[in-house]
Amino acid sequence: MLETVLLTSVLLADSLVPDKVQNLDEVLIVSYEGRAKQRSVKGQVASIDEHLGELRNVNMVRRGSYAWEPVVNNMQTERLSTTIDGMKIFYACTDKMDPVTSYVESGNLQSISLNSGLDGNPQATGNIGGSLDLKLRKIGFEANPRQINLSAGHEWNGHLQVYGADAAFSGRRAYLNTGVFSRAADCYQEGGGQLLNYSQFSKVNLFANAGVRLTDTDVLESTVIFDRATDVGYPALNMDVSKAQGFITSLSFKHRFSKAGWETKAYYNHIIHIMDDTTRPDVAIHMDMPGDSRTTGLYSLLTTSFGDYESSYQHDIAVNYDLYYNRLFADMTMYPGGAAPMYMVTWPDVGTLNTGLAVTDNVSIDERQSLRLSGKLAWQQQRLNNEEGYSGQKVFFPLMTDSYHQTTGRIAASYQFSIFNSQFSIGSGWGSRAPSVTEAYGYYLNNTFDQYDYMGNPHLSNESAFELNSQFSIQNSEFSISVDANVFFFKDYIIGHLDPRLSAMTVGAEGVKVYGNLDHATIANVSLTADWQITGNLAWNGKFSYSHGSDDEGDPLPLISPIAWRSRLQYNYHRLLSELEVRGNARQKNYAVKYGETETSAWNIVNLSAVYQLSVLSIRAGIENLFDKKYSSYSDWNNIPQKGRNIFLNLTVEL
Ligand SMILES: [Cu+2]
Repeated sequence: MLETVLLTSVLLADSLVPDKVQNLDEVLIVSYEGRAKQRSVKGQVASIDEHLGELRNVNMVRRGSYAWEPVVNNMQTERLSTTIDGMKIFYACTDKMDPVTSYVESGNLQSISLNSGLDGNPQATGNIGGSLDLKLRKIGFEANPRQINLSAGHEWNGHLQVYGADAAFSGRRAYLNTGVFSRAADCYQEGGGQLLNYSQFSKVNLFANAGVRLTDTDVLESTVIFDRATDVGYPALNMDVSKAQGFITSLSFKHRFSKAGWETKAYYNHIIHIMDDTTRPDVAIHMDMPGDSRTTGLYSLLTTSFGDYESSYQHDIAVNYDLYYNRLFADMTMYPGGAAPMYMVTWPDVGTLNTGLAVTDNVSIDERQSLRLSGKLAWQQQRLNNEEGYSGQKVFFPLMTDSYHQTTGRIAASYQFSIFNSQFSIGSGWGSRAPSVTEAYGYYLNNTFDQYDYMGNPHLSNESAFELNSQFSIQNSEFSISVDANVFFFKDYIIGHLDPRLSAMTVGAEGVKVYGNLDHATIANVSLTADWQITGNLAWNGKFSYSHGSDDEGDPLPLISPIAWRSRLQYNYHRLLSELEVRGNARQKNYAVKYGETETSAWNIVNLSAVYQLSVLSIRAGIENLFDKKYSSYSDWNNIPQKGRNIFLNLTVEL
């Protein structure tokens, strides 16, 4: 909770959105002028993926050492909303090689905020599992006039090299943040010393964020991010990426009324994704598989609060209107040796126009009780603009048309009560999502997880879920403990079903699955976290979680975390902070045989790290996977092994 406070004080300078309205379940500070504790032991040099993995409800699906896919409450991208400063961005890879989070760098961000479950941030649409908003770094007006950060990092396993430089300038009328980052690695060694082929990557990121104060009450702000990854290997897949490029831009106008704030932002982003299998040996049929995603959008957010100053009664209200248009296209050309090339459209240039209205009310009833209500109604239309793709799919679905529309919504309520040293909250929500482009219109997309080719189904119903959640925490000066639980009851859960009448297109595929709705499914999560300040210098933090997922026949859903734990002992002495961490998973007993999942064994690893602050220089060093254990977690795609022993050294200078 402390971190939420820190974030507010950073953003108050230029944000018109009261932080209270956002009801952040968790905020991870990536940077805060060097003063906030950064939860990742690697500091700013850590990748976004490593930062995300620190959040309580988040796991990462790994297909290589780059561009991991965040999973919230055991739900993947389709059931989440990921936005960057409220902007919608859609990935351009039919194989999910490029989650939205891969197009930004740690150095671009102020923080990452997570809203768990159906109570999403105002711009979130279709979030059932949760919504992530990546908040860009903004120094704001009248802050530190000049600030320069330089960072360099090296990891011995895989020779990862990270270099970054960013500068911030702030005045009464204008501010600017700008920076450049690069990150590159060779293939890494798994535990035991074996090299994992195709685990290399390199990327470059440039960004600028600027604001101009037009009048005392009007502010204009703009963002530009250019991110390009090249030569990215995906050891868990059959193909690599020669180029994944993101161009993200926005212009926003903020006006402050006497008792309200109003922000309107227009944005555009373009993602280009080029897959490549030419570096792989023994490829039976070479394939070219490019993807392209363009999104234009806007949102307009009005926030206000009113109440009774005598008592603590207060309403914090946010009303958000948003609109976006996304075009998604992917195709595939196969080159069977000697024969003529074969061409297929895999995403038929789908244009999605989506518009929604969200309302949030945070009610402080008195000093002990608060109530939070949120809801959103969204409408979307989709058109299949590519004739070849449309007619290809129509062969399988003769009744389909080239245009569809869906209405989705969500509503959530929660009540918090605090007494003495304890806090209690209980909440409930309902929400629905439209099928993703892959689920509705994907054409022969090979899934290496279960070795099936997947066909989209344009006749899918919207998926919906009813959520219940509760939290209880108790703390005194030395000890705190918190229990979190949530359960999602799904209706029309979308997942692939085997269609024995169809035969696979991809060499080596087992068959074809078509997306369909399960009558019902359930996902439940419980976690327990504890903090103990043992002495003035010594602290302990522990976390334990259990999850459950089952389909309509009581069989396990895929990619549900087994029992997981983490224990950290921290010793703080003058300018040195050192940490011993043990983390692990139990054996994945309830793996989804039915959905092609294989069992994952139990594992434990030990990490050591230390941070030393020497005036403007921070030195971070550590050893990950100290005992060079060979292991993979349940969310490592095709059980690709994790990194073996790894020594890192990161230097950051803040001037
Ligand atoms: Cu791809």
